[in-house]
Amino acid sequence: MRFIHAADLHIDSPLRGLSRYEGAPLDQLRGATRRALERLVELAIDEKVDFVLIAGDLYDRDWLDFHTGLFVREQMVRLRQKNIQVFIVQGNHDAQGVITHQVPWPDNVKVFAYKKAETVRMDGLSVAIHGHSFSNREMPDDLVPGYPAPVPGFFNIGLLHTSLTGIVGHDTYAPTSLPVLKTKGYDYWALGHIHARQVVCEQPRVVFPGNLQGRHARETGPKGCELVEVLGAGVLEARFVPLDVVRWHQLQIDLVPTLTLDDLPRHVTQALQMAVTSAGDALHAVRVLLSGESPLQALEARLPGSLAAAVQAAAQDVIGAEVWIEQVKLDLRSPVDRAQLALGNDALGELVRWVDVLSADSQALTAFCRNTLSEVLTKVPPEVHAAVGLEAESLDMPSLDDGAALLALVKAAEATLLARLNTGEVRL
Ligand SMILES: [Mn+2]
Repeated sequence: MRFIHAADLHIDSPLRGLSRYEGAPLDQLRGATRRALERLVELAIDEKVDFVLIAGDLYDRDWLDFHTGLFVREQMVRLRQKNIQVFIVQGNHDAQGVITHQVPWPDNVKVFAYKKAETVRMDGLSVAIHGHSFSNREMPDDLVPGYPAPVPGFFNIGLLHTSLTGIVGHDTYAPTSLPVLKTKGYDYWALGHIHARQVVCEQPRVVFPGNLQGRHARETGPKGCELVEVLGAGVLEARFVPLDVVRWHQLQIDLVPTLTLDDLPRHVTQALQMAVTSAGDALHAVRVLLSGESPLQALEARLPGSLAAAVQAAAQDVIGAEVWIEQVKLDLRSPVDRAQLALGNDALGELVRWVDVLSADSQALTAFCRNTLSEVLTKVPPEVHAAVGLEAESLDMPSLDDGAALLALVKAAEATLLARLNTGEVRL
């Protein structure tokens, strides 16, 4: 016996704000939730599953017109042609009271009642499916106590839309908890609502499959469904099958001060290429964050958009995958002008001048390390040593004879301090 467990399809979820991105692949993005459902149906047919479970939020909201419902119905009819049953509970987004439009379902589709929990028995398969739809957007009660007792000798499945917080009265998404689910004695809990896939428990198997198709840059990574095969009493094999046609990524790329505008696309292409590898035929929608210390920040200040354009250029050079840059965010710091700082009559100036003195005078450097630095290190409490991975007896300090290593240490300390002062992270 085999089945598919999916949830949170959010068919025809609107994509807000995308029109502000010139060149956005609007059709691909708009049609993504529908294409993912088509792929789900293809998977069900190819894998010859016995039934499909949809654990709520099939729809994103009340339909704008009947096309949304007719499209979904057409997919259900494709399943009916292969004798595949579909079991649906309504969640908060498509609760009974939210969806006013109606298209009659084909007879292979069962939508569970919203007034109380019901059980559907499939005697030929010895499977019992228990479910309870949301009556409205808000469902502050734990629905699980009202679910029927398991059918003896059957494989019992609970179909439920829930936030699984366990905080009854504080949460409006049918809150329940793992202990409550376990008490029920079912073999599989097909959950929905949480968009990031999560295997909550193995015995019994309790799973949020995640949504079928990510809808924005905060829903990153592969999205799809669970394909479950029941081998015998309580023994099952389950695997996640990605079905998304647009895959979202957030990619942070650190820049070093020596990186020029000419180097930037190659650097970014490499990072993009790694991010989109092994990801099938999806369109990759990527939000890029450029961070680090870079003179390119000054260029961006003079000619806004320069860095976003370089990142777009990098996306054009990715091989073997279609990449769309959704947004480029910047978190760059200008490199510090030491000569300028050294003129200052402040703590920064003092720091820079003093490091200059140590750089020019090896005896002063050795004396500083032997006296001041060693003294400071002996005063540092052991928990700080532990926190930075240093054992008190084996301090990770270069030998006092190694002038070059000592100088590198001092310069690294200066760079850290200046970078952090420069961002306002530390103030003197
Ligand atoms: Mn939901």
